[in-house]
Amino acid sequence: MNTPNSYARCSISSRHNQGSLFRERSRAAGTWRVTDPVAPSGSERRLRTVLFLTISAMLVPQPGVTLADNGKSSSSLASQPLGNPAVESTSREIDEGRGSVWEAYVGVVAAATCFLSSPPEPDRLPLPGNPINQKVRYLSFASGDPGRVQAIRVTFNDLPPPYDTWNGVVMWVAQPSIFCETAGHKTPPCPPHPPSGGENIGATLQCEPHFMDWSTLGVVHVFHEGIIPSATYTVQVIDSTCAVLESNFSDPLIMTTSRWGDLVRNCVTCPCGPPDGVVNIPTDVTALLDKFRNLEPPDVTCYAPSKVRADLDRKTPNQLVDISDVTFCLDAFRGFGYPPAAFGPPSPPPCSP
Ligand SMILES: [Ca+2]
Ligand SMILES: [Ca+2]
Repeated sequence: MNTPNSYARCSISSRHNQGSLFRERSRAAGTWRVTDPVAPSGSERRLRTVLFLTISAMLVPQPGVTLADNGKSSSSLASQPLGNPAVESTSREIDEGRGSVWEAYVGVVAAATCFLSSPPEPDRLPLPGNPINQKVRYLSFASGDPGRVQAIRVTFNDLPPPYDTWNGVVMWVAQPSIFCETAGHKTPPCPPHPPSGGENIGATLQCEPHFMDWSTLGVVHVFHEGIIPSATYTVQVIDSTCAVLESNFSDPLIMTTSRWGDLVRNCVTCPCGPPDGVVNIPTDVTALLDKFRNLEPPDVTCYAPSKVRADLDRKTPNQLVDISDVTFCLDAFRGFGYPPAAFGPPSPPPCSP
């Protein structure tokens, strides 16, 4: 076993057949111990409990390495591909008489050549000056280098109260999927919807990286409870060949969201202009109402703004534009701030180490 690479990011989790789940995370390879406080110990555990242990490491995604049980456990171990021949691991159970303790080693046996990723590109409007197509509740960007397997990290930089407790949280863009552009229609098959064609690519955020070739997707619209109005985020890409070192991430794309209820400047231009810091009835509320009604020229001057510009409601936006989105825009015009009382207080900051 070679000297472990101290820069690998690893995680270990386990559950037994009675539903308990425990999990540990770290930024370093090496030896770890985790304790399941619920699982019984010794012979009692062996009689009625089966434990499953999973180890994963950040250097992913080619199959090759499996979990090895070299301990004295009589439990079943789930043999799990680690995803990269550069990663190795062993594990064993230690019976300490109280609870169930697992010890695991995760190391890196070969240094990979790190491909430095290109930074994400923000979604822009086809208007003079190509302004950024800023949203209230979404971060929209294109990312990825052709043919590369990469993951996208979002850092919560500056969120206003009461979401300021989330500042510093780091999450990753999850598996993307298609959602429809028509206001009241979410899942495919999607009705045709000019001028965009009817389908969008969306993704939420999760605590672990999702590696894939993002370069073929075009713009991805990211939504989450933590993507809120008047906030700032950093988006960066890392290639699967790289250890999770700050120097291995792409240059940052700094993204901001518009103020609560601020969809557009106006819809005199087509498409409707970017948010202008003001919420008004003839502009923002009317644009949202037009989107809710799926209005098209010649009934209106421009196509209504896209769904991701208009989707304000729910606590995690729901990829639908209905009357509740219109109502929230009206509330924003009337001076009500974010979050609305209907959303309740923020969830605890996710992905805590
Ligand atoms: Ca506005
Ligand atoms: Ca909505």
